[in-house]
Amino acid sequence: MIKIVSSCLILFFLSVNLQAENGHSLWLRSQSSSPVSVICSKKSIVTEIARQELLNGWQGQPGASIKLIVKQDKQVKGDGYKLTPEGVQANTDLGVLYGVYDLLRHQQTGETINPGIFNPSYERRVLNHWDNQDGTIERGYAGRSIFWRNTKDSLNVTEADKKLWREYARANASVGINGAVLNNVNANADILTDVYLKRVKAIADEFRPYGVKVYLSAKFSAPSQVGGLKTCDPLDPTVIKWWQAKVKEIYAMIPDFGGFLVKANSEGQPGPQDYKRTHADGANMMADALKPYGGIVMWRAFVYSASDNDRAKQAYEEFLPLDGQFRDNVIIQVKNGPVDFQPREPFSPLFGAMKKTSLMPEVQITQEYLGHSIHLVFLSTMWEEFLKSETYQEGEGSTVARCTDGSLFPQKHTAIAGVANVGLDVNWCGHQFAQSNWYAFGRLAWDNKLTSDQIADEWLKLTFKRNVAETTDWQDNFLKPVKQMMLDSREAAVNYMMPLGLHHIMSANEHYGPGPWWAPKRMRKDWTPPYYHQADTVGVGFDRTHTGSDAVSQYHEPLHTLFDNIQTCPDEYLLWFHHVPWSFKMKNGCTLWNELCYRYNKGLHQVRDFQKIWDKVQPYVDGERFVQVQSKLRSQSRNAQLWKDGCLLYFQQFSKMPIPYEIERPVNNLEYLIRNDTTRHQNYEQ
Ligand code: GCV
Repeated sequence: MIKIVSSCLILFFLSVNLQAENGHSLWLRSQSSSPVSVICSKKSIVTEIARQELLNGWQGQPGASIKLIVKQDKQVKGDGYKLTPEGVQANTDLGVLYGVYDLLRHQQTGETINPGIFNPSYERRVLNHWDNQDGTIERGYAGRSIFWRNTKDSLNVTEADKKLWREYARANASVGINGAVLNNVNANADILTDVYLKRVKAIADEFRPYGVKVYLSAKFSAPSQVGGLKTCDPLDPTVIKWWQAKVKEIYAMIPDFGGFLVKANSEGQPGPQDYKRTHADGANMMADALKPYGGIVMWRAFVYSASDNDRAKQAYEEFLPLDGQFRDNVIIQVKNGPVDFQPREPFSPLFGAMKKTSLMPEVQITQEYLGHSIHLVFLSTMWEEFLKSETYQEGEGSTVARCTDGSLFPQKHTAIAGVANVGLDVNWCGHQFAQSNWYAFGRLAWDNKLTSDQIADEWLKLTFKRNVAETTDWQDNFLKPVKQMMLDSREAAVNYMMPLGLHHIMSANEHYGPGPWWAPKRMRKDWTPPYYHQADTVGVGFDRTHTGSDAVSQYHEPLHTLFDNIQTCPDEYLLWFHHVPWSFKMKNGCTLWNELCYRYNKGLHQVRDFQKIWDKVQPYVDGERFVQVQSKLRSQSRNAQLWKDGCLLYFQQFSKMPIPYEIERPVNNLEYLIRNDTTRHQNYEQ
């Protein structure tokens, strides 16, 4: 009898747990709300959304009366808001909406609501979608584009499209994101033609009530490609006129259009240098066209030439001489590190170098180099490390955050961009935990001083907590271990992929899995891993010291000297800045070779531990999401094993030293690993 009862109970429990939960609701789960009366000082589409959100999500005192007030207050800036004992006050309708989302977030996470003013760190908090007009997404791992379809003929807007765009805009607004670039930076000029602009307008119409502006990536050669001009020289009057007319046409359709994002003279993209003009000439020409309408140009600094010069130095060398030459509605968009979104890079030295130009950080939410939508990697810790990095431009306290948010230098516009990880997958991001990176980007863009601990805490409560009654048991057995797993996950990925400052040693093309061996003869050197790791019988690592490429000199003191000296260079950047002998004694007394082995081994074991943590929280997670994450962790674990085996066996050919015996033996052979990746194999053979 007892047995029957208990198995019934187990069945009941399982059926609760196995309830379909596909992750589509993100961190915006419907909760059973308490009755509330909402009084708005102003009626608009935006304040009506704010009111509805409160009616649907209020978790405070039942029967409370909340006031939403639009009223000028000098201390409230831009989209900021004030939480008062009565409700929310802001200068704009949108500020009220952001305040309401904050109020609800506090209630749903059980945080105390302290009255105060909450101003955003950046004026523009933008997602960059690398979506192509054929519906594919460059470096996208969550299905096809939510904006674009296969062909021009299928561009008519459906009710399903509109619903999805509204859901997307709401998710963005709920974390403060207020802009989206709708197409790939490797742009197709067609985006500026009528057929596509009509769809852009339709998207903008759905986004507007949530305060999300649309931006477009503009191809520099558009005047020739879609305008029929003979030149795209930015100083040519016909070209200037063409852009002016195009901008006018766009604003006639989309009055709140945000502006252009431009990748110019980079990786084969056209740009002003094709006409012997500078980046400033190109950016300013577009900025002048946008200026009358309040639009901006986000001009990317991701450039590197075909020269032999250290790639990590090139953006700085090209852009620093242009400091002060850009219009005030141009913002230079700079990737967090000097190379390319690697698992760990020091901050780009452009931050803290350009004083008379607005710079905006660009981070990558989509996990191009961090395990796609297969690996669980919470990127907030990486962005926190980056934003809090000291540049020493004006002495201590000149963090990257302060060099970009206007608190150190007056900047007409401030902004931050994240390359989006969103696609048509039902859970939007491919991996349930990849949603936390979208969330974290929004939260840090709003407040660049937040800690990853707080962000993970909030996200887990909003995403996985089933009801407010779940308290200590849930906190101890789910929240604590899973939060710790998230907080450790980026360091684990660094350990099993590229520890101690190694970088760009992933497999070719897909950028998934190890590929330190990949070096086809005809490939440009700075696209191949050996260019970056420089392994030889002496040691490993890229010499960027004063006797090497001297990239260290792009950093202010005391970083310059700190990085330059092998004894003081932090372990995490050691092989970024130094070519280090295999038997070099590390700060902890180990040889470099042994330390490398330990780090790879540690990373693999961290993932195995993540698997255990996740298995243990099964009773607290609905079946569908539990199984998906469990299965992805298995793949991650296998991939971490490949990284460890591949890199250690490959580097061992140079170090000729044994893998310490306490470390798990490789289970793969190097030849097998190389042979089994066809793309890598083909290119290796060339
Ligand atoms: C959109 C890297 C990526 C490219 C990307 C480029 C960029 O090289 O691999 O896919 O192109 O960065 O940021 O422009």
